[in-house]
Amino acid sequence: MSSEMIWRRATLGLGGNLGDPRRAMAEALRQLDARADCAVEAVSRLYRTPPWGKTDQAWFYNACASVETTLVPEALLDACLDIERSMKRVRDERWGPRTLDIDVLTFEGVAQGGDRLELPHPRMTERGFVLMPLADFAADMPVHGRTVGAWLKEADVAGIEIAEGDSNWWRAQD
Ligand code: PH2
Ligand code: MG
Ligand code: MG
Repeated sequence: MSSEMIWRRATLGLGGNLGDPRRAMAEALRQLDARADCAVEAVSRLYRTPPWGKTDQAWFYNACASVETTLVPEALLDACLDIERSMKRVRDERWGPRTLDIDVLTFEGVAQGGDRLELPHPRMTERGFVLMPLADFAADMPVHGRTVGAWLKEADVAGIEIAEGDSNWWRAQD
């Protein structure tokens, strides 16, 4: 009953390029929002992005979200990995194709190293497919010494397209 009960803001990066990633990402956000210990506060538009790192694979869908949570960072990561598994993600090649990837990008008040969960995400400021959606709702957030918006100005965003301009794209259709 101490730090666990404090609500803190975390940001997440979501992506996928196998199966129906848009649906998997929407379902993941709804599952997180349905938890008593997480509330989805903001979601970016949905983007189509050229594959980064390993370029001979299908284009990705990418988005970012802001979540208020009472979980500690590692528990939030576990919740995200559980959701990935529930969507039958098969983890194989580094940077290779995946149905759903959820990365914890930032966590309010936390800067930490380590193998399992480095915060802020060490490579987020190099990636247009992270910075562009994140700037939809967090352009002024400082990360690694500069704002998301400032990092975005220098990022390679060639080819990135908006697939869904309504930030409610993840909500259930009735
Ligand atoms: N994720 C990767 C590797 N490459 N490229 C794009 N465009 N989007 C991604 O989400 C992505 C990637 C590994 O997590
Ligand atoms: Mg990733
Ligand atoms: Mg990941």
